[in-house]
Amino acid sequence: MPTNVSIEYANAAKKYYAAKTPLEKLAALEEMKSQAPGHKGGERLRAELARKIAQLKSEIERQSKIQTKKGAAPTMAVKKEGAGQIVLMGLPASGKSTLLNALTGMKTPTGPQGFTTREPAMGMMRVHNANVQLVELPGIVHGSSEGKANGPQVISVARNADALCLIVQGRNATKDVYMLVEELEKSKILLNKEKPGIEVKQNPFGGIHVDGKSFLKMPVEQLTGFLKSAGYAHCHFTAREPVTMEKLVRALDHSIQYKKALCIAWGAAPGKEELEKAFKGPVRVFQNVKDAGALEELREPLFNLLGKILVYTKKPGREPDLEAPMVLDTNNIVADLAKQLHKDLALHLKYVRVWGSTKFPGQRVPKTYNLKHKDIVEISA
Ligand SMILES: Nc1nc2c(ncn2[C@@H]2O[C@H](COP(=O)(O)OP(=O)(O)OP(=O)(O)O)[C@@H](O)[C@H]2O)c(=O)[nH]1
Ligand SMILES: [Mg+2]
Repeated sequence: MPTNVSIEYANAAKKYYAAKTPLEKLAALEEMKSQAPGHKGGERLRAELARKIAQLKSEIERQSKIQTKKGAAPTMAVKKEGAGQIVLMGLPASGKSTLLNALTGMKTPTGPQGFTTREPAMGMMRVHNANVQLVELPGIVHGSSEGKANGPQVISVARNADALCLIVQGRNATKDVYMLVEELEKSKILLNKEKPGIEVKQNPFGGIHVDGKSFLKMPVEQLTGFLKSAGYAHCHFTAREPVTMEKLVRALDHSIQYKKALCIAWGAAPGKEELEKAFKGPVRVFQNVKDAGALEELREPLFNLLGKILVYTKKPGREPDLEAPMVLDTNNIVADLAKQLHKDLALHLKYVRVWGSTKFPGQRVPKTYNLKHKDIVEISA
């Protein structure tokens, strides 16, 4: 490294050497370019960076062609049933089957040696009389994302699931959490992270148009340089939140899946705080995964991962039907519920009354009323 470069340049160079994907490398190189000394002495360095960027650009193009030809990895696909599908994932012999059996009443074989479960095993978990599908995946090991232990097929089930539940146990639980999260990240599955509020729309011509410049945490030239090299020479770029290079790289990588996840630790595992730091998400700690009674409290948080609510309906003058809850999205309103009951019902609503989230039991609400988990709704048409 030349001696007369800035700290910013040195930091960008560090990112370059730590980068794992071509897009991450490209982001770091663009940052290095924008931080490279502008004087004559920096000429060679700038030329070298431009050469590396061009090389990487053709590498990215080549890879995207191979990717389209190759298609997705073969899958163990599990058909979804019920209100949503949650996969149970962990190392071999981490207690996945024991947990599955406790929450679903299944009798999946358990064993001390690991890899007792070799194919996805599933069951239905009842939550307030709704069904949530739990799918145990065969054990994940260090290197699964690169092919070990049938990893790509196993992980492809997680890609398709609605949410994830990681299970770790014992004194090495923290290390295991890091390993599992890393294997998932390498397989482009990110846990409990929001999709960046960044949009890049390809255009046939017209160069790069940038909306939301005030959100950029980098010079605009660095952004446009990166977009050009990443294959977006003509595009409309819109930012709705602060844009760092890290977020930009994620936003352009359309193969990344964002999933909600819960981590369960048991058996002499380290404290909740340490595990939460490693997992960067919610953790529940249990003494023993074989204590089925204690595991009861997992039903609600597991259901909450799905971003759904349950609503019970009732006919005027009758008791609510608590046996068969309706499954709605968290932001759904009364009109959405009506549509689910019958396609024309939303048009012919006379009045709607709600017990639960309203100020008064049985309060009349408009069609636009935002329903909440476990509301009882009376619809009169
Ligand atoms: N000693 C003993 N331990 C058992 C037995 N069955 C399960 N275990 C332990 O109980 C824990 C949970 O076992 P499972 O629920 O089968 O774990 P799993 O994650 O489903 O394991 P795999 O499907 O094999 O990856 C593990 O720590 C096992 O070592 C058994 O019959 N004897
Ligand atoms: Mg098992």
